[in-house]
Amino acid sequence: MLVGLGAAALLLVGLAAPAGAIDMIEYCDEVPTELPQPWSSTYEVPLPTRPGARISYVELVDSYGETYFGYYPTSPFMHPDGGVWVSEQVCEERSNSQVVGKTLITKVEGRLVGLFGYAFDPGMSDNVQVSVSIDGAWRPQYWTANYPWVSTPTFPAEATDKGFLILMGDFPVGEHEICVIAQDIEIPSQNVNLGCTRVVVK
Ligand SMILES: [Ca+2]
Repeated sequence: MLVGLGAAALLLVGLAAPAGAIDMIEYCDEVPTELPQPWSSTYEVPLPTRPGARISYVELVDSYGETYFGYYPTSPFMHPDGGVWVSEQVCEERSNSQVVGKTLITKVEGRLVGLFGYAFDPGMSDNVQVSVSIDGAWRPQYWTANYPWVSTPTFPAEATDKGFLILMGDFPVGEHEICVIAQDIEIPSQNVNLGCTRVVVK
């Protein structure tokens, strides 16, 4: 149980990571922990909550008012006999998963253009936001990928309620390239291109 801690905090680290590096995200106060019983002076570092995660920081306060902390701690914390642990903070680093998705159907009807597909951020329950670029120019409008869908072989199970339906009217006449761009939930600056389609509007 957490004692004396505020709301869960989310910190981003490694935003400027070089190409190919995995972005790590630090979550504090989300790791289930329990302070040791009063007669024990040993605080074991909790285990990470998921594969690939690691405990990045632990900070403890004992009843004498002393603070103990460690980055990437691997050994238990001890306080002097007679004291008890009164509060703790535990942070965990997790790697960011890229959005998974695909544009499945593109339809042109007169000057109406529709795109249907799915997008989800693995491990996240929130819905992904998608936007489009038209002929290379990004359009500042978002659609939420929360459209329900009966699972099919072309749809992963995680995506049954993560469909997107983009409808755009009054589309300019001519041939255009439309790309669907999905925004990562943890790191919104990490966009994933879900595919581009050429359409002819007559
Ligand atoms: Ca993500």
